[in-house]
Amino acid sequence: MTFPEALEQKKSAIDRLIEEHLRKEEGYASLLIEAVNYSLRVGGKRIRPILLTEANRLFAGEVMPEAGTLAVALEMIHTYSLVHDDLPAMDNDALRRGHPTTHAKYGEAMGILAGDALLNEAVEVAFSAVLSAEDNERTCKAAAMLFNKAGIGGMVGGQSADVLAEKRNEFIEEEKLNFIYENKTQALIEASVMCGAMLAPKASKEDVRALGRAASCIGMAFQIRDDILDVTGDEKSLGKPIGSDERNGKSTYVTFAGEEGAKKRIRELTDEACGIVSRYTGEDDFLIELFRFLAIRDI
Ligand code: GRG
Repeated sequence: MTFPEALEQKKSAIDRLIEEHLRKEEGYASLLIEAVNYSLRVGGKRIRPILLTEANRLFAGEVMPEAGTLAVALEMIHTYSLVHDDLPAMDNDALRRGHPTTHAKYGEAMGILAGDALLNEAVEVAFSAVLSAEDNERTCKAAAMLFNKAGIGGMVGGQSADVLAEKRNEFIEEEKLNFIYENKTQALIEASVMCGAMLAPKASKEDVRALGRAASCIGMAFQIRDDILDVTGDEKSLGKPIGSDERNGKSTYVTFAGEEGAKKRIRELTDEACGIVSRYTGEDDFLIELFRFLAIRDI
């Protein structure tokens, strides 16, 4: 099987798992449920849940049921973050993945509530993973780490620094830019891989730490690639307008290092991550191919 075929197969498996956790669009909250289901179904590469399940497979041999369930919770967290990021109070974007954003389709109030509901659904789904797991404590620790990295000490904290700097029209110095990238984007990618590893009884603390380091490299490279795509990407394949960083006067890694410098940094980070993971897998593994794909992605 080629890498694109394997990626598509894994994405479809995640899509099926997500479908199993969607609610029926009925009752007085039906419009809210429709907005939640729309947000989860409207595309998305499913990179984070794939990272979680593949890291789990690496140590467990096959994907454990609780890894699949936590992967759904993780994608719900990621989806709520995008729904809220698109709101008028933040980026005010009407288009994502080539489709109207949730608030553009359902109105601002439903956009806010759909994000709230998704985060709450993520908690419920994570609890169900903990309760049904063979090892409740191990699963609980993995879920706690996931929510920790999605919160103030991670994604939400990074987003707050980013939003504030933009509203104040601040020049972002390199140290603060690193803080924003490490938290807004990197933290959830790190959590994805660490969570998958933590669930597997065979993974030692040292293994989880090593995989976490690989994932932090990939998370940083992912954000830098995002910066490059905002300058040189194709609007049609990205499904959203490019050039927003420059229009908003936002400094990014490309501002500091230029496009070539940014590409070089991505290569260094990807090489480090692949070096770590290849100690476990050898060179021709899906995770390694995924890391290499993310470094040059156009979408
Ligand atoms: C609102 C709490 C809160 C957080 C928002 C994720 C985020 C934090 C903001 C999104 C801004 C952004 C475009 C960041 C760049 C990296 C990133 C997270 C891109 C989107 O992730 P993909 O490419 O999205 O995995 P898909 O559409 O494939 O799911």
